[in-house]
Amino acid sequence: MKSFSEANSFVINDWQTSTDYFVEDSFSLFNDCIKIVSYSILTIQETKMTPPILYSTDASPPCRGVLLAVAAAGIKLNVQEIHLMDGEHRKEEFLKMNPQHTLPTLDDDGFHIWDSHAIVTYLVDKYAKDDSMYPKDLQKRAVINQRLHFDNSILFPAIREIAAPILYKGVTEIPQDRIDFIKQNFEFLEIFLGNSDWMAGNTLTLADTSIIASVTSLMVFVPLDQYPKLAAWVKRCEDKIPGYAKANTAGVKIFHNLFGKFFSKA
Ligand SMILES: N[C@@H](CCC(=O)N[C@@H](CS)C(=O)NCC(=O)O)C(=O)O
Repeated sequence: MKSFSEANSFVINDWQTSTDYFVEDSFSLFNDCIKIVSYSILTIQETKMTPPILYSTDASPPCRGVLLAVAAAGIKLNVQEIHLMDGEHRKEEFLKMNPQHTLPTLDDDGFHIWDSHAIVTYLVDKYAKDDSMYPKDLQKRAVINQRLHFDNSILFPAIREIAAPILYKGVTEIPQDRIDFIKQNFEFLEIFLGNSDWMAGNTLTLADTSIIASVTSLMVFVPLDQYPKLAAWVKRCEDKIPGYAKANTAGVKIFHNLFGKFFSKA
């Protein structure tokens, strides 16, 4: 074709003939084919992309917080169970990913991040089909962040400070001030809920998926009879969060089996 067009202005002559139209059509068809083939290759590559790996253990409230968030947001993860009691989280390979040796830990194609709250915000920003679980609107996001920090700095430590001495130090009694601390913070959650259905307003967000994992664990120590809004919200989460049972129920059961005998009626 190149030598034809170098010799003449058109394909076979210096003037345009029907051959030029045929050749032009074939070229445009050829270009379309190339586009379709490259699009298909890209699509195949995208669907073949391996999902991020979540190192997790079911009994852990923060791990369940991630499982609930990804279930609700429709994000696929490859979940790998790590056995804390066997020390798998302290092995060299794991410490290379997360020197703090905590679960959950995420590996997204070699990018490593830990802390459940950092993980869920990253995953939803990167992979969710829309921003409903973690809106881009700055004020909505700020309220969700406040709830996530509350979960991280208040609710999770409330669990850890009771659970760790029982698991690792053979403690058999829960100090009353730890129970009072849970009650005081259940009161705050009642206030956060106010007249809303969800923890950060009228739609389900990451505030709910993280906090529900902690509250359903803390309920082992303090019942919800005195907290009607919180109790109704727990029921709402169970009924309305997509994939709730798989992501939370089994883990809560393990947690209850470990700590249920310390349940407080006080
Ligand atoms: N704030 C962290 C807490 C993570 C955490 O302490 N996880 C516990 C399990 S529930 C853990 O990995 N403990 C083992 C260790 O610290 O070595 C989060 O939200 O991910």
